[in-house]
Amino acid sequence: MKNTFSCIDGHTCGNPVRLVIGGGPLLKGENMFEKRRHFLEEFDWVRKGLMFEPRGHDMMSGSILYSPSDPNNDVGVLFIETSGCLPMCGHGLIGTVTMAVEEGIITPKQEGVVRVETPAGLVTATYQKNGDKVTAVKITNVPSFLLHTDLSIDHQDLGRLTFDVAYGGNFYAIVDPQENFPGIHHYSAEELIRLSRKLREGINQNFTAVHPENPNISGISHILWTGNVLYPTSDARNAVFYGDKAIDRSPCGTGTSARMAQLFFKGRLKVGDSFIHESFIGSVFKGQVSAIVKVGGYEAIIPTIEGWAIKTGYNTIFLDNNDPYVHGFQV
Ligand code: PYC
Repeated sequence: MKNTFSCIDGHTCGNPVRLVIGGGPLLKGENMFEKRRHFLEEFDWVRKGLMFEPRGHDMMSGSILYSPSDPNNDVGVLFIETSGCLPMCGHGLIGTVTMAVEEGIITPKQEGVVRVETPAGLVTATYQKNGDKVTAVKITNVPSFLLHTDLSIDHQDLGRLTFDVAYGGNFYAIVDPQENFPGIHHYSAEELIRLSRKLREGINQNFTAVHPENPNISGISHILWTGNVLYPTSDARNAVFYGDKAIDRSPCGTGTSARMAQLFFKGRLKVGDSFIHESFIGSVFKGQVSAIVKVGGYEAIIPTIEGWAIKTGYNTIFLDNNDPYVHGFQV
């Protein structure tokens, strides 16, 4: 038995996006969160086959499009990653909207604005075009908030570390430079991955993070380390760890949202301020705090994140049961 998937490959500011436009499974559910649950129960082999080696790699990330459950919206998106199915993925959405609009796969009801149902909630994506090319996508993300400040933990290699926890579509532990951590500019990606794995394990053994309106969104899945910028025009730089072996090559949309929530609630950003956020490789998202709302008793910001994506090619992928690695592998 051989399953065939039609994909468009690309990247958002350096981080991969594999948009599945044919072969994705039909999913049951009233909304994208329920469809995500059905996918994880019955079709996770699709994610593993398309994301892991030998068809993908440690950073691979993608999406599958569905009809929206509310006819006022344009599309539903399921995010597939090496780490699972994230409730929300900012770089994934910027790439998905870029490629789907360029290819005429999404025709939004209102030109220039795509209303997207994600498992984490409704996200609006506004895009700019030059001819057939989408040159920039600005997403208005889900409410993002600071959950904990100044937690601390003993890290096996670094010693005592203090961190904050914020939500931007996923939960992030944010580690700023401090006595036992001089900043990301002192580390390689490999070193940060090794340090992150141990830190994430320790944090989740000792602390909880649960979304106040959707208790199924829980757990601190990502670590956002900070440090010196590469370019003087940037406000901050990060290294976001996700999955088991990935440092985001983009500035990370949900991470930038969580970082802006942290800075806003610590009095270092105001409504209307822009926030130029650099990735580990130096690519940039432009963030902004656009409004303040309440989410389940928490004050939250509505962040906007602007970035660009490029289509790199068309890819027809087989998941063939005769292949011993049909469901991929990780080393
Ligand atoms: O851009 O939100 C993001 C993201 C999450 C994991 C990798 N990228």
